[in-house]
Amino acid sequence: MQRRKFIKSAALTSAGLAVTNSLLSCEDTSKKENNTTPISTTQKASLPLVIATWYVENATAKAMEILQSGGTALDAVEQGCMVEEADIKNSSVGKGGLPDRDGNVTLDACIMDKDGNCGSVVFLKDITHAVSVARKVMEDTPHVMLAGEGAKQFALSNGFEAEDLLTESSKKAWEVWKVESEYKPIINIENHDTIGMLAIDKNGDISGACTTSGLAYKMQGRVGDSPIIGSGLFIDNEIGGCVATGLGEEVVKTVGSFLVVELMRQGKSPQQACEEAISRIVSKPNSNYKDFQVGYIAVNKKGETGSYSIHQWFSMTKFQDGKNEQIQSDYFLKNNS
Ligand code: SD4
Repeated sequence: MQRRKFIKSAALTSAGLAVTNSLLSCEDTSKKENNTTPISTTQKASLPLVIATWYVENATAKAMEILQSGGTALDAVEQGCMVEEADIKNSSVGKGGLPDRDGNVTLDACIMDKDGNCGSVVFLKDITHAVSVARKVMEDTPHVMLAGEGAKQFALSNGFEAEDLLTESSKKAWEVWKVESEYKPIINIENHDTIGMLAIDKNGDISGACTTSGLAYKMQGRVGDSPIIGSGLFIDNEIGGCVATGLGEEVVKTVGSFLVVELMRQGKSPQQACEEAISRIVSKPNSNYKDFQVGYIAVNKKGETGSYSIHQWFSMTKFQDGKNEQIQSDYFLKNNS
């Protein structure tokens, strides 16, 4: 019965994924959002620096600690993302992430380094630090991506421990969801969500990582943009990097992060490139962009940064020059409602 309701509901939406009220009403969920620094176009670029999607000051602080002590951007983004993966209060990353519609917490993550090496895991169960498994895939296998049971076995054989990622509170939320079983994946839960992180170390080298439990109450087996190199994340050490958050299907369809980096290669600033990539999504014929969120953050080789989203209330955390601050993103609907 629930299954039928779910399928019917999914079929009623054009992308098969409907917006939630929480997407559009998330503005009152965090007081922190009101005290943010508005985005600026003239940015002093000094290194090292780290940026991340949403308000994740503990994660960026960890990454900066590594960068300041001479660590690589790769170590910084991995360890920064691990902070959110371990935080059971973050319901869209790692342990405590909301499950799929059948109650399974399944994680997607990827990582990319200055040399263009990359690793990724999809549909990973029972392992909190998906980003570290992705790094192992990159460094210790000839492959880029491992999925499902194979990814889990690879993690276990490399010393990762299996644990139940469904916490009391995510289980409770899932049980509440099951009453209606409406297929309305929740994006932008509170003011943190999928974490994507980009860092430039003291040598000027760039790396990035992205980790998520994906859309809440997704179909079992669904994989979003976050572990897809070029969609959820892309790094080109000569140019810059980008990570995405939001409705992964829309990011994948436009190969969003690769697009942003290529636009920067053509001379656009990170801000302009993020805006152009959002414009590719919203200007598609029959796009129902009012019903979903997508946000990008980007950095170029000079250390200039940008961020842009479709809806309001997207932000990035930026740690540079001793300041670890939340920067409210500009957004498409501000001038196009
Ligand atoms: C996904 N992009 O699985 C992820 C979800 C996300 O903010 O970013 N939510 O589609």
